[in-house]
Amino acid sequence: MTFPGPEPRAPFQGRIGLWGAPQSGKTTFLAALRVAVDQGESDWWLHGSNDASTDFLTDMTHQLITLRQFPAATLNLPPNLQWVFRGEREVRRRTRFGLTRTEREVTAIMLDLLDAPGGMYRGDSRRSNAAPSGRVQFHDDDGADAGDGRKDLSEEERLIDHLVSCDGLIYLFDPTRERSRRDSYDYFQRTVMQLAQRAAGRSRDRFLPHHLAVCITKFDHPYVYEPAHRLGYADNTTKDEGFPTVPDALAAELFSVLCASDVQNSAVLLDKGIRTSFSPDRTRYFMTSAVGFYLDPKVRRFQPAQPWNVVEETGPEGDTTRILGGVHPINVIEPLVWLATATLPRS
Ligand SMILES: Nc1nc2c(ncn2[C@@H]2O[C@H](COP(=O)(O)OP(=O)(O)O)[C@@H](O)[C@H]2O)c(=O)[nH]1
Ligand SMILES: [Mg+2]
Repeated sequence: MTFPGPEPRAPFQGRIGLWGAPQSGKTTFLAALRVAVDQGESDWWLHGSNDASTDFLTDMTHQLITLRQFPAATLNLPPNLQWVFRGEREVRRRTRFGLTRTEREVTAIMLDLLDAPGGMYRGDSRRSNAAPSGRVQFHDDDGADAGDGRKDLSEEERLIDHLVSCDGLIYLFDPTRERSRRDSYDYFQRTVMQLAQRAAGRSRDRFLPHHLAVCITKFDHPYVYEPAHRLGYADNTTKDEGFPTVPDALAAELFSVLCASDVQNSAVLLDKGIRTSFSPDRTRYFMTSAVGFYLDPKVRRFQPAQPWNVVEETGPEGDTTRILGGVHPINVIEPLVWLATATLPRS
């Protein structure tokens, strides 16, 4: 006689939004995430949740790895893009006898790319029935119906809807853009104000309810790596190839240092804005690079004389960037794994 086993549990599911100013590195981050998963340092994997998302990921990754090009600026993303980050995490369960036991449990995190066309986070909230230029999950092909009965939402409202419904957010901050454009705070504060209007009520404390992973992107870029190295934040001893890393415990401090070097004060406001809007207990900082540092293929070691993995070229079509060598993403999986473990219920 056989007894039925326990019902298999449906995997825990959560939702994470990836956002940041245009050009902050969102699409490249996603392409690199796929590479990082396959380079195999964690138990997680990533796949599309529909054909359009799978195709998008495959194309972007091909471009990054094989063609050594950055993904083209995506002005017209297909609707319904969503990826699944799937793995296992440890949860504590109470047994029938009142004891607690640690179990491994399948976990699936939905990852949305909240890609806004230029101007959106600054409040360019045109009502639009045109095909969406951002990643808009519930947008019909003709764009007339938001899918939840609300017609004629602006693109901005749809993006905010997405952010509100996420458990965790990955915010990409690009210090290299901040040197020239100084508009990260604009993007950030406008979105945060709207998030607060809709989501603050469901928070159990004075902050927004979301967990926030702040990724300081383009760590490989001389503007970012040079001060990190000079001020003693970079450590070359943790990776076999000698790639620099910044311990997570120091990343928040380095972020403040990078922001403070902005003489126009915009990045300083961003730093303060993050700390006043998101709970310090639910915020973590990561020094991230989608393409990683250059690895000398002959000696398979990081070369301090040639850290940067990107070549900037000026041609007849203007300035272009090309990836010099292999792609070795830094802190691309880690923010997601942290959010996957931190945002879902523990037992
Ligand atoms: N040095 C460096 N540059 C990067 C990296 N990721 C992106 N970039 C640069 O930033 C540009 C914008 O990246 P993209 O992913 O398109 O940004 P998005 O607009 O936020 O999706 C790219 O074309 C690259 O020039 C990185 O990891 N390192
Ligand atoms: Mg993009």
